[in-house]
Formats: sequence, C-alpha cells, structure tokens
Amino acid sequence: MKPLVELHVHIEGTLEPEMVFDLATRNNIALPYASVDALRELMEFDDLPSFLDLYYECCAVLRTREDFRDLMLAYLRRAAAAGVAHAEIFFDPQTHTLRGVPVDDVIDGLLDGIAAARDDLEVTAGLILCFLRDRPVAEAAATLESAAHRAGDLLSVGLDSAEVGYPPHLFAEVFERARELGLRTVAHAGEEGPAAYVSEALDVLRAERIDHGIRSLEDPVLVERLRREQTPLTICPFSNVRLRAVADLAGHPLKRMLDAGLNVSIHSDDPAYFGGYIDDNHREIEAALGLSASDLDTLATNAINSAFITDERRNELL
Ligand code: ES4
Ligand code: ZN
Repeated sequence: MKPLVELHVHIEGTLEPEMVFDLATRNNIALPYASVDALRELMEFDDLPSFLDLYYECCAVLRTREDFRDLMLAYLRRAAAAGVAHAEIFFDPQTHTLRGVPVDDVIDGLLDGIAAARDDLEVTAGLILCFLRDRPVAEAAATLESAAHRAGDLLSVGLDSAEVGYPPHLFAEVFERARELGLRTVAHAGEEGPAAYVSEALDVLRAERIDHGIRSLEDPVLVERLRREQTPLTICPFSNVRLRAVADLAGHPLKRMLDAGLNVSIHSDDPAYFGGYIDDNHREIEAALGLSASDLDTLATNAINSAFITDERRNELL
C-alpha cells in the first residue's frame, strides 16, 4: 500500500471544537458558543458561504505564533495516524492579518509545527498561501507583497473562499507575481462555480492543480482537456456532501472522473467541520462507490505524482 499524500487541507479547517475552546481560554477570548457540543451542532451547512461564516468566526481564537504551531502539530499528528507521509497545507493569511496578527507570526508558527512533526512523526509538509477571492484583489496583492520575503518558506499560492461571483481572472496579476517569486500555483475552481472557472484558472492563472473541479464534468471539451493534460484535481468527498455540491457519497462523481481518465485524488478540505480526515474520506468513498483495488492504487499514485516534491521524495513515496 502506498502512503497517503494530502494535497487539499485548510489548516484553519483542522481547528477542532475542543481546540477552539482551549485557545479561547488561553487568549482570554469570549466565545459565542455555550459548549463544545453547542459548537458542533452549528456544523450543519447549506452551502459554501454558510460554512465559511462559522469557519472564519472560529479563526478568531488564533492569535499567536504558538497557537499556529499547536494547530499545525495537532493536525500533523492526526494526519500521521491516518497514514499521511506528506502534506501540502493551505493557510489563509488575510483571515488573521485583518485581525492584527502579523503574517510572520502565522508563517513562523505553522513552520514550527511542521519542524516539530518532522522530528518525531516522519511526515513532511509544505505551505500554500491562499488568497481570499471574495476580498478585494488589491488586498491579495498586498498580502503577497507582505509575504514576499518568505517565498522561500512557501510552496505555492492558492485561491479559496466563496467562489461564485469571484472568477479566477480577477487574480491574474497576483498569480503572475507569485510565479515571479518562484512559487507554484493552485486554485479552487468548479466547487460551486461553473466549469468556465476551471478553464479560466488554467488559462489565465496557469494553475498547476485544480482544487475540487467537480463541476468540470458539465463541459465535455474541458473534460477532454483535463484528461489529455492530466491536470491534478484534488477531490474532497465529505466536503462536497456537507456543502451540498453533491447529494450523497453514493452520488459523488469521483468514479465517473476516474473512469474518464482524469487525474483525481482524495483529500479532506476542512476535516474538523466535515466529519473526518483523509483516511475517513478514503474509507467511506471507497465503500460508497465500490472502488476497485486498481482504482485505489490509481488514486494513491495520482496524489504522489501531483505533489510539489523532489523526484527523490516522490520515488520514496511511490
Ligand atoms: C474552503 Cl471547502 C472550501 N472552499 C473554498 N474555500 C475554503 N476555505 C476553507 N474551506
Ligand atoms: Zn478547499
């Protein structure tokens, strides 16, 4: 069995309700939830925006470098237990800098957690700086400049948050600048937004991976392109069900995407909010879709091949 490689997880989405309460206590922050259970009960969503409201609200407890370290280390412990050997992890600096947290504290804390995990968990990890697409483009550009001196500590930039109404082309210059800084590029597209956003992310942003991309299936010309170019699509089954992009796991398009020869792999998105981590996503989608041993091997191989790692590391994982 090949190890798991996590390519689509938001570190803020690994903030478990217990940790929300622990960090609120540590930082003297009053929470609007009566208890851990009361917070859990709020985790019923209608769509991506309704989820994001709670996700951003919970982020208010993250204040210090140590908070970000603890969040990252807790995530990597859970990921290692799931069998993850390598993870490429999104973070949303604007969510924190808008509250007055210095971007260097966010990055340093996350890197502290990664370094601690490398020593005792044998998990490698890297960071993907995401821009919030539903905030002004100028703010994304300023965020990138504020982190430009840390480009050597980052793998890639990404694009996330509420998708519909915020097409990829808005961020063309920001992504161009990221490439100048030597960063790789990925983008969420075709999660709630149309297939045209996937094409735009490829053509205009030159995204090397598409996060989600499930709505690509609505455009046969795009599907043929994704197959030909073997563009990685990072699929998050629990997320798609919980945000009602698909009705249930049995109706998830993953099997159709595999059968169409697309480069898909399975990931977890926001595991603290969507009911489970990468191992849980694999186990349940395999059962729901009746995936074959060859499908499972393809999924594992795709994730390894789609990672931003050296050939040496790739050969260790394959
Ligand atoms: C996200 Cl599920 C999802 N989609 C887009 N942006 C996000 N940020 C955190 N989770
Ligand atoms: Zn995501």
